[in-house]
Amino acid sequence: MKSNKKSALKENDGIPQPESISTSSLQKIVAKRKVQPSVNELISGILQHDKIALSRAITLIESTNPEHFEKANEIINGCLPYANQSVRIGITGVPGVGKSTFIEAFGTYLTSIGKKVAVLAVDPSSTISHGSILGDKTRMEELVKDENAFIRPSASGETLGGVARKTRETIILCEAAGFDTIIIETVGVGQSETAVHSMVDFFLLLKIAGAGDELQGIKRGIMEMADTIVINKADGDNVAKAKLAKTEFNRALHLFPAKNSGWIPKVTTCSAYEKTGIDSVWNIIAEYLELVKNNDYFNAKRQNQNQYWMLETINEQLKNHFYTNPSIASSLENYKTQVATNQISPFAAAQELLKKYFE
Ligand SMILES: Nc1nc2c(ncn2[C@@H]2O[C@H](COP(=O)(O)OP(=O)(O)OP(=O)(O)O)[C@@H](O)[C@H]2O)c(=O)[nH]1
Ligand SMILES: [Mg+2]
Repeated sequence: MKSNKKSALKENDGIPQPESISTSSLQKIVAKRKVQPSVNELISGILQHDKIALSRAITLIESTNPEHFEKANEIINGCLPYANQSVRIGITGVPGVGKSTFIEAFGTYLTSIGKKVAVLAVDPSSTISHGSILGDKTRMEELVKDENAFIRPSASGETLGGVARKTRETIILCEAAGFDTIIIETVGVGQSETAVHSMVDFFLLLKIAGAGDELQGIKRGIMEMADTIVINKADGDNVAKAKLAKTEFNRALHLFPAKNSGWIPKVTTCSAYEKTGIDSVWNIIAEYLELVKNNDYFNAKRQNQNQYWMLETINEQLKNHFYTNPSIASSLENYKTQVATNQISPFAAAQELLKKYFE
């Protein structure tokens, strides 16, 4: 055998720890990191309004590890009796309209009048962009530091249904942690508005004034969902244009059928940048709340939403269960090819796959 001395395989002895580091405290730190708080510890942390416990519990909700599902459900159940004391506000608008800047201005206004604000997002595309909210921390500089605010970027997931469910569960935890105003941002693309609309009490559409063609390119469905339209960037040269847009939107909103809530949607202008008109947005929401709490629409809507989300969750999980079934997964591609080339009808193929699944 050759001498070990020159071999590349020779391992030198490790460098000893300098004496300044106490090995016992090092071990304690390592041990602490490994210990995951128990479900009960997380629940009591949340109920004591501890943001770290809240964040950790949300991480469990967002986890795709099946071991975490049960824990997450236990936490949600533990928090549920303390949830529901809030107003949930959905905010949508196309990219660049000023959602982040608005939420910063609106959120800091709300904390200044004593509210506790949680900002969440539903953005299924965030799997790629890694979350829009914290991406622009600079736009929410003040709110991020605000002790009475909590900001959490969108959960990631393959389906909108999955992302939306996680956000809905997160709302419950935030409310149990003492947040009384929940803001849920969504990007103005795809079906995410509908998902957010079905989890909030009030839906706010953010717009900017254009060149007199306000109503163009705006999806009718979104207009119909809106409880208020806020025209942002009403500052500088834009003030007059924003006022004009306000008139035009007001006229357009009157053409829609009356809402079940009895509420007539309102249009207002603001500048998120200059922080003007922000209080009037809150006044509109307060007026809405007074109406729907008195006519009991508020409770009825939440009850409907709960039922809707139960059914949605069943749909989502049945679908997942079907598509992740190994026998389905292995034959699905083959069926897809056959359907595409007319070798089998889509209906017959679906029947065969379902039969395989139920076998
Ligand atoms: N003049 C003016 N500019 C504004 C106002 N609000 C936002 N902006 C600017 O508009 C741009 C877009 O603002 P954001 O807040 O990032 O818009 P967003 O809707 O969050 O955009 P996405 O995150 O890309 O969907 C930024 O350059 C802002 O500074 C406003 O009230 N007035
Ligand atoms: Mg943004």
